[in-house]
Amino acid sequence: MDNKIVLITGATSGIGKACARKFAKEGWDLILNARNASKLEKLIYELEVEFPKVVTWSFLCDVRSRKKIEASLEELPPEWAEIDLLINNAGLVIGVDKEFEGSLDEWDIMIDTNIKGLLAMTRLVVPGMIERGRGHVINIGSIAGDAAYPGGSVYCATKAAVKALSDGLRIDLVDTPLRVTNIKPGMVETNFSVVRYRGDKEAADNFYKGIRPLTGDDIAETVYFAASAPEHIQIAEVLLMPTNQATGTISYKKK
Ligand code: NDP
Ligand code: 8X3
Repeated sequence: MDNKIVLITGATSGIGKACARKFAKEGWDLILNARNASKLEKLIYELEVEFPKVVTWSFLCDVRSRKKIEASLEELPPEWAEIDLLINNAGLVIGVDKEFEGSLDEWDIMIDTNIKGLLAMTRLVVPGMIERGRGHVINIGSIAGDAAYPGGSVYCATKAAVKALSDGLRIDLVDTPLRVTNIKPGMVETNFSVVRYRGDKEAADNFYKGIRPLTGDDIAETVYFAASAPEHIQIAEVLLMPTNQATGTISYKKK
């Protein structure tokens, strides 16, 4: 295959979907991961309508299932196995509870997805990149990884882990041509807040009241900027937020 290959986890919504559209537009071939079959089917249909030349491969699996990820990657046809860019995007927040009150089960979901899923993908994809002498890992971290905020304790901890894993991987790969980037968005209006407020759309909408949030497309442009930088430039981190957000603390947004 002549085009570059990008693998995007959690590609059916928000930032992942915007990345799929951006990289399709730029002529990359796409490996799309999702955990919902009908959303994945819809995404591929939409991409094929908008970008008739797009070439896709997809695999359905929850990134929390290490065995399924492993099997899905082993099943990649040889022409798809040479992944140039891994975008570790799948992730979520559930609830705004205090650390002494929240649900251990919900915390497990966040930790298993945002940290362990990302780590498993990295562990499975990077060795091939090293062998081929080229590759880039872009992690979707968050401003939430820079400092904890009220109601965000566990989510913020997962994104702090994404920062440490990005920095650690960059250190481990320093004598290779591979690059590692941690993109750290502030408030982006996607389905993210609906999940944070456990399906309460009104609460999610209120979260963005009075400010103009970033969009998935804004983040996809930044991801593409990092991916398309000249090979000697490693964009290690990007912190971006809406003009009316000042810090990672959600209560510090414009009133
Ligand atoms: P969305 O909820 O719109 O999209 C999240 C995507 O991840 C969905 O496609 C979802 O699938 C998928 N996903 C969730 N859990 C899993 C899993 N276990 N296995 C596979 N896929 C999964 O939110 P965003 O696009 O905003 O979030 C994407 C990333 O960006 C996350 O890592 C998030 O932490 C990060 N981020 C978001 C910010 C924001 O303000 N929106 C700010 C900073 C970072 P499904 O549709 O099936 O649920
Ligand atoms: C989410 C960013 O600012 O909405 O990762 O908590 S914020």
